[in-house]
Amino acid sequence: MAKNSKPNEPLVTHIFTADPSAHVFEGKLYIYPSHDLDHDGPSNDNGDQYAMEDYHVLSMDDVNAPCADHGEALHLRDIPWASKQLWAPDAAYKNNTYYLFFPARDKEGIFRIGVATSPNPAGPFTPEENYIPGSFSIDPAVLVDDDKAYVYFGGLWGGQLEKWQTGTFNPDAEGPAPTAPALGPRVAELSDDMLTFKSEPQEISIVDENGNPILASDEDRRYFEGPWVHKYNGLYYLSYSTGTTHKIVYAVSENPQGPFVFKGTILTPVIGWTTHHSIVQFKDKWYLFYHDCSLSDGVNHKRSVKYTELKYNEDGTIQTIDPYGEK
Ligand code: FUB
Repeated sequence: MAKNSKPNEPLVTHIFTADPSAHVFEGKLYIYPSHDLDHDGPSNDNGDQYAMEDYHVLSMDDVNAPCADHGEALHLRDIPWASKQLWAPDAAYKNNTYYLFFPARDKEGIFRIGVATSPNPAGPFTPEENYIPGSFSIDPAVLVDDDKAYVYFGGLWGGQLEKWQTGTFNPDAEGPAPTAPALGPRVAELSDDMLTFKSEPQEISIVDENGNPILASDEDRRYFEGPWVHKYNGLYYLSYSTGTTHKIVYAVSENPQGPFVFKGTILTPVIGWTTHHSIVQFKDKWYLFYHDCSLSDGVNHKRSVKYTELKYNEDGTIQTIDPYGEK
Protein backbone atom coordinates (compact mmCIF):
# COMPACT_ATOMS: atom_id res chain seq x y z
CA MET A 1 0.00 0.00 0.00
CA ALA A 2 1.49 3.35 -1.06
CA LYS A 3 2.27 5.86 1.67
CA ASN A 4 0.19 9.00 2.06
CA SER A 5 1.74 12.15 0.60
CA LYS A 6 2.78 14.82 3.09
CA PRO A 7 3.38 18.55 2.65
CA ASN A 8 7.02 19.47 1.95
CA GLU A 9 8.04 15.88 1.25
CA PRO A 10 8.73 14.30 -2.16
CA LEU A 11 5.49 13.19 -3.79
CA VAL A 12 7.27 10.16 -5.24
CA THR A 13 10.72 8.73 -4.55
CA HIS A 14 11.05 5.96 -7.18
CA ILE A 15 11.86 8.52 -9.91
CA PHE A 16 13.18 12.09 -9.88
CA THR A 17 10.59 14.70 -10.83
CA ALA A 18 10.67 18.49 -11.31
CA ASP A 19 8.77 21.49 -12.68
CA PRO A 20 5.32 20.45 -11.41
CA SER A 21 2.22 21.83 -13.13
CA ALA A 22 -0.75 20.92 -10.96
CA HIS A 23 -4.40 20.94 -12.05
CA VAL A 24 -7.71 19.66 -10.78
CA PHE A 25 -9.19 17.36 -13.41
CA GLU A 26 -12.14 15.03 -12.81
CA GLY A 27 -12.14 15.95 -9.10
CA LYS A 28 -8.53 14.83 -8.52
CA LEU A 29 -5.17 16.56 -8.38
CA TYR A 30 -3.12 15.81 -11.48
CA ILE A 31 0.54 16.79 -11.55
CA TYR A 32 2.50 17.13 -14.79
CA PRO A 33 6.22 17.18 -13.92
CA SER A 34 9.46 16.84 -15.84
CA HIS A 35 11.08 13.41 -15.33
CA ASP A 36 14.70 14.02 -14.31
CA LEU A 37 17.25 11.42 -15.40
CA ASP A 38 20.37 10.30 -13.56
CA HIS A 39 23.43 10.55 -15.85
CA ASP A 40 27.10 11.54 -15.87
CA GLY A 41 26.87 13.96 -18.81
CA PRO A 42 27.96 17.60 -18.78
CA SER A 43 26.45 20.14 -16.39
CA ASN A 44 26.55 23.82 -17.41
CA ASP A 45 24.66 27.12 -17.75
CA ASN A 46 23.19 25.81 -21.00
CA GLY A 47 21.21 23.26 -18.98
CA ASP A 48 22.74 20.18 -20.67
CA GLN A 49 22.29 18.30 -17.38
CA TYR A 50 18.52 18.45 -17.87
CA ALA A 51 18.46 15.64 -20.43
CA MET A 52 14.94 14.35 -19.89
CA GLU A 53 13.40 11.89 -22.36
CA ASP A 54 9.83 11.31 -21.25
CA TYR A 55 6.94 12.47 -19.10
CA HIS A 56 5.09 10.65 -16.33
CA VAL A 57 1.79 11.98 -14.98
CA LEU A 58 1.14 11.84 -11.22
CA SER A 59 -2.20 12.08 -9.44
CA MET A 60 -3.64 12.23 -5.94
CA ASP A 61 -7.27 11.75 -4.90
CA ASP A 62 -6.61 14.32 -2.19
CA VAL A 63 -3.78 16.06 -0.38
CA ASN A 64 -2.31 13.77 2.28
CA ALA A 65 -3.36 10.80 0.12
CA PRO A 66 -1.08 8.41 -1.83
CA CYS A 67 0.39 9.74 -5.06
CA ALA A 68 0.01 7.50 -8.14
CA ASP A 69 2.51 7.41 -11.02
CA HIS A 70 0.55 6.65 -14.21
CA GLY A 71 3.73 5.63 -16.07
CA GLU A 72 5.11 6.91 -19.35
CA ALA A 73 2.66 9.41 -20.88
CA LEU A 74 4.83 10.63 -23.78
CA HIS A 75 8.36 9.72 -24.96
CA LEU A 76 10.88 11.68 -27.02
CA ARG A 77 11.09 8.87 -29.58
CA ASP A 78 7.44 9.45 -30.50
CA ILE A 79 7.76 13.22 -31.12
CA PRO A 80 8.66 13.63 -34.82
CA TRP A 81 10.13 17.14 -34.57
CA ALA A 82 12.05 16.90 -31.26
CA SER A 83 15.68 15.93 -30.70
CA LYS A 84 16.23 16.14 -26.94
CA GLN A 85 15.45 17.70 -23.55
CA LEU A 86 11.79 17.40 -22.63
CA TRP A 87 11.65 20.27 -20.15
CA ALA A 88 8.87 21.73 -17.99
CA PRO A 89 5.39 20.79 -19.32
CA ASP A 90 1.86 21.95 -18.57
CA ALA A 91 -1.58 20.52 -19.27
CA ALA A 92 -4.98 22.00 -20.07
CA TYR A 93 -8.52 20.74 -20.64
CA LYS A 94 -10.78 22.07 -23.40
CA ASN A 95 -12.93 20.62 -26.20
CA ASN A 96 -13.34 17.37 -24.18
CA THR A 97 -9.61 16.82 -24.67
CA TYR A 98 -6.53 16.97 -22.45
CA TYR A 99 -3.61 18.88 -23.98
CA LEU A 100 -0.01 18.44 -22.88
CA PHE A 101 2.18 21.43 -23.78
CA PHE A 102 5.91 20.81 -23.62
CA PRO A 103 9.24 22.33 -24.71
CA ALA A 104 12.01 20.40 -26.45
CA ARG A 105 14.89 21.16 -28.77
CA ASP A 106 14.08 20.70 -32.44
CA LYS A 107 16.51 18.98 -34.85
CA GLU A 108 18.50 22.26 -35.11
CA GLY A 109 18.89 22.50 -31.33
CA ILE A 110 16.38 25.35 -30.99
CA PHE A 111 13.83 25.09 -28.18
CA ARG A 112 10.25 24.96 -29.44
CA ILE A 113 6.90 24.22 -27.83
CA GLY A 114 4.84 21.21 -28.81
CA VAL A 115 1.38 19.91 -28.03
CA ALA A 116 0.13 16.36 -27.50
CA THR A 117 -3.46 15.26 -26.88
CA SER A 118 -5.32 12.58 -24.98
CA PRO A 119 -8.91 11.78 -23.95
CA ASN A 120 -7.50 10.95 -20.49
CA PRO A 121 -5.78 13.34 -18.04
CA ALA A 122 -3.14 10.68 -17.33
CA GLY A 123 -2.41 10.12 -21.03
CA PRO A 124 -0.89 8.50 -22.98
CA PHE A 125 -0.60 11.64 -25.13
CA THR A 126 -0.33 11.69 -28.93
CA PRO A 127 2.00 14.44 -30.18
CA GLU A 128 1.30 16.67 -33.17
CA GLU A 129 3.62 16.15 -36.17
CA ASN A 130 5.28 19.55 -35.74
CA TYR A 131 5.85 22.07 -32.95
CA ILE A 132 3.46 25.03 -32.63
CA PRO A 133 4.33 27.31 -35.59
CA GLY A 134 6.00 30.48 -34.29
CA SER A 135 6.79 28.95 -30.90
CA PHE A 136 10.18 29.27 -29.20
CA SER A 137 11.95 29.00 -25.83
CA ILE A 138 10.69 26.94 -22.87
CA ASP A 139 8.32 26.46 -19.94
CA PRO A 140 4.80 26.74 -21.43
CA ALA A 141 2.05 27.41 -18.88
CA VAL A 142 -1.55 27.53 -20.08
CA LEU A 143 -4.41 29.53 -18.58
CA VAL A 144 -7.89 28.59 -19.76
CA ASP A 145 -9.83 31.74 -18.94
CA ASP A 146 -13.53 31.23 -19.71
CA ASP A 147 -13.71 30.87 -23.52
CA LYS A 148 -10.11 32.01 -24.14
CA ALA A 149 -6.83 30.19 -23.55
CA TYR A 150 -3.41 31.76 -23.23
CA VAL A 151 0.03 30.15 -23.20
CA TYR A 152 2.81 31.89 -21.28
CA PHE A 153 6.41 30.85 -21.91
CA GLY A 154 10.08 31.81 -22.00
CA GLY A 155 13.31 31.24 -20.13
CA LEU A 156 16.76 32.84 -20.10
CA TRP A 157 20.16 31.13 -20.62
CA GLY A 158 19.58 27.50 -21.71
CA GLY A 159 15.97 28.47 -22.43
CA GLN A 160 17.24 30.79 -25.24
CA LEU A 161 14.84 33.72 -24.66
CA GLU A 162 17.70 36.25 -25.16
CA LYS A 163 18.19 34.89 -28.67
CA TRP A 164 14.68 35.93 -29.83
CA GLN A 165 14.84 39.68 -29.10
CA THR A 166 14.61 40.62 -32.77
CA GLY A 167 11.79 38.15 -33.48
CA THR A 168 14.08 35.64 -35.19
CA PHE A 169 16.65 33.29 -33.65
CA ASN A 170 20.10 34.85 -33.28
CA PRO A 171 22.47 32.28 -31.73
CA ASP A 172 24.92 35.03 -30.70
CA ALA A 173 22.44 37.40 -29.03
CA GLU A 174 23.03 38.33 -25.40
CA GLY A 175 20.61 39.67 -22.78
CA PRO A 176 19.78 43.39 -22.40
CA ALA A 177 22.22 45.80 -20.71
CA PRO A 178 21.91 45.89 -16.89
CA THR A 179 20.21 49.31 -17.00
CA ALA A 180 17.69 48.26 -19.67
CA PRO A 181 14.30 46.68 -18.93
CA ALA A 182 14.57 42.96 -18.27
CA LEU A 183 13.15 40.56 -20.85
CA GLY A 184 9.59 39.55 -20.03
CA PRO A 185 7.91 36.21 -20.58
CA ARG A 186 5.85 35.86 -23.74
CA VAL A 187 2.10 35.30 -24.01
CA ALA A 188 0.06 34.11 -26.97
CA GLU A 189 -3.65 33.45 -27.21
CA LEU A 190 -4.28 29.89 -28.37
CA SER A 191 -6.57 28.98 -31.27
CA ASP A 192 -9.89 27.35 -30.42
CA ASP A 193 -8.44 23.89 -31.14
CA MET A 194 -5.50 24.73 -28.81
CA LEU A 195 -2.96 23.65 -31.43
CA THR A 196 -1.72 26.99 -32.81
CA PHE A 197 -1.19 30.61 -31.74
CA LYS A 198 -4.03 32.96 -32.70
CA SER A 199 -1.52 35.76 -33.18
CA GLU A 200 2.16 36.47 -32.66
CA PRO A 201 3.42 36.09 -29.07
CA GLN A 202 3.67 39.38 -27.15
CA GLU A 203 6.24 40.29 -24.51
CA ILE A 204 4.76 40.82 -21.04
CA SER A 205 5.83 43.91 -19.15
CA ILE A 206 6.56 43.57 -15.42
CA VAL A 207 6.73 46.91 -13.61
CA ASP A 208 7.38 48.13 -10.07
CA GLU A 209 4.80 49.91 -7.88
CA ASN A 210 5.58 53.21 -9.70
CA GLY A 211 5.01 51.74 -13.13
CA ASN A 212 8.72 51.58 -14.02
CA PRO A 213 9.92 48.43 -15.79
CA ILE A 214 11.92 45.96 -13.69
CA LEU A 215 15.50 46.24 -14.97
CA ALA A 216 17.76 43.45 -16.19
CA SER A 217 20.18 44.06 -13.28
CA ASP A 218 17.40 43.63 -10.69
CA GLU A 219 17.98 39.91 -10.25
CA ASP A 220 15.78 39.73 -7.13
CA ARG A 221 12.74 40.68 -9.19
CA ARG A 222 13.40 40.21 -12.89
CA TYR A 223 11.84 37.39 -14.87
CA PHE A 224 14.08 34.35 -15.50
CA GLU A 225 11.87 31.32 -16.32
CA GLY A 226 8.95 29.15 -15.20
CA PRO A 227 5.87 31.40 -15.63
CA TRP A 228 2.55 30.46 -14.06
CA VAL A 229 -0.66 32.48 -14.19
CA HIS A 230 -3.64 31.89 -11.92
CA LYS A 231 -6.71 33.94 -11.08
CA TYR A 232 -7.68 35.01 -7.58
CA ASN A 233 -10.57 37.37 -6.79
CA GLY A 234 -10.76 38.45 -10.45
CA LEU A 235 -7.07 39.42 -10.70
CA TYR A 236 -4.37 37.65 -12.70
CA TYR A 237 -1.29 36.56 -10.73
CA LEU A 238 1.89 35.95 -12.77
CA SER A 239 4.48 34.04 -10.75
CA TYR A 240 7.94 32.98 -11.92
CA SER A 241 11.50 32.03 -11.01
CA THR A 242 14.17 34.73 -10.62
CA GLY A 243 16.82 32.17 -11.64
CA THR A 244 20.14 33.46 -10.32
CA THR A 245 18.55 34.57 -7.01
CA HIS A 246 16.52 31.34 -6.77
CA LYS A 247 13.17 32.78 -5.70
CA ILE A 248 9.59 32.33 -6.84
CA VAL A 249 8.08 35.82 -7.00
CA TYR A 250 4.82 37.26 -8.31
CA ALA A 251 3.20 40.25 -9.98
CA VAL A 252 -0.50 41.11 -10.42
CA SER A 253 -2.64 42.54 -13.24
CA GLU A 254 -6.26 43.12 -14.17
CA ASN A 255 -5.43 41.87 -17.67
CA PRO A 256 -4.14 38.36 -18.55
CA GLN A 257 -1.60 39.95 -20.91
CA GLY A 258 -0.34 42.52 -18.40
CA PRO A 259 1.32 44.82 -17.58
CA PHE A 260 1.88 43.07 -14.23
CA VAL A 261 2.85 45.01 -11.10
CA PHE A 262 5.53 43.31 -8.99
CA LYS A 263 4.32 42.33 -5.51
CA GLY A 264 6.75 40.05 -3.65
CA THR A 265 8.18 36.62 -2.91
CA ILE A 266 6.13 33.44 -2.77
CA LEU A 267 8.89 30.88 -2.14
CA THR A 268 12.37 31.46 -0.72
CA PRO A 269 15.25 29.46 -2.26
CA VAL A 270 15.08 25.68 -2.23
CA ILE A 271 17.96 23.18 -2.16
CA GLY A 272 19.32 23.09 -5.73
CA TRP A 273 19.85 25.72 -8.46
CA THR A 274 16.48 25.74 -10.18
CA THR A 275 13.14 26.59 -8.62
CA HIS A 276 9.86 25.99 -10.46
CA HIS A 277 6.28 25.91 -9.29
CA SER A 278 2.55 25.96 -9.94
CA ILE A 279 -0.41 27.21 -7.92
CA VAL A 280 -3.78 25.46 -7.80
CA GLN A 281 -7.01 25.65 -5.84
CA PHE A 282 -8.25 22.29 -4.60
CA LYS A 283 -11.50 22.18 -2.62
CA ASP A 284 -11.38 25.30 -0.43
CA LYS A 285 -7.60 25.70 -0.18
CA TRP A 286 -4.74 26.85 -2.37
CA TYR A 287 -1.56 24.87 -2.89
CA LEU A 288 1.94 25.57 -4.16
CA PHE A 289 3.61 22.71 -6.00
CA TYR A 290 7.40 23.09 -6.25
CA HIS A 291 10.58 21.04 -6.41
CA ASP A 292 13.91 20.78 -4.66
CA CYS A 293 16.98 18.54 -4.65
CA SER A 294 16.76 17.27 -1.06
CA LEU A 295 16.21 13.64 -2.09
CA SER A 296 19.48 13.64 -4.09
CA ASP A 297 21.41 15.66 -1.46
CA GLY A 298 21.61 18.68 -3.74
CA VAL A 299 22.30 17.20 -7.20
CA ASN A 300 20.80 19.88 -9.47
CA HIS A 301 19.39 17.55 -12.12
CA LYS A 302 17.89 15.06 -9.64
CA ARG A 303 14.89 16.92 -8.26
CA SER A 304 11.68 15.96 -6.45
CA VAL A 305 8.22 17.47 -6.60
CA LYS A 306 6.58 18.59 -3.35
CA TYR A 307 3.57 20.65 -2.30
CA THR A 308 2.57 22.92 0.53
CA GLU A 309 -0.43 25.10 1.35
CA LEU A 310 -0.39 28.67 0.01
CA LYS A 311 -2.20 31.44 1.90
CA TYR A 312 -3.41 34.89 0.89
CA ASN A 313 -3.60 37.93 3.12
CA GLU A 314 -6.86 39.90 3.22
CA ASP A 315 -5.47 42.43 0.73
CA GLY A 316 -4.83 39.68 -1.83
CA THR A 317 -1.06 39.49 -1.30
CA ILE A 318 0.47 36.04 -0.88
CA GLN A 319 2.23 34.96 2.31
CA THR A 320 5.91 34.10 1.70
CA ILE A 321 6.71 30.41 2.14
CA ASP A 322 9.99 29.13 3.60
CA PRO A 323 10.05 25.51 2.37
CA TYR A 324 12.18 24.43 5.34
CA GLY A 325 10.45 26.59 7.95
CA GLU A 326 7.93 25.59 10.55
CA LYS A 327 5.73 22.75 9.34
O1 FUB B 1 13.73 21.23 -15.94
C1 FUB B 1 14.46 21.94 -16.89
C2 FUB B 1 14.38 23.42 -16.63
O2 FUB B 1 14.85 23.70 -15.32
C3 FUB B 1 12.98 23.98 -16.64
O3 FUB B 1 12.45 24.12 -17.91
C4 FUB B 1 13.22 25.24 -15.90
O4 FUB B 1 12.08 25.91 -15.50
C5 FUB B 1 14.07 24.75 -14.75
O5 FUB B 1 13.29 24.21 -13.72
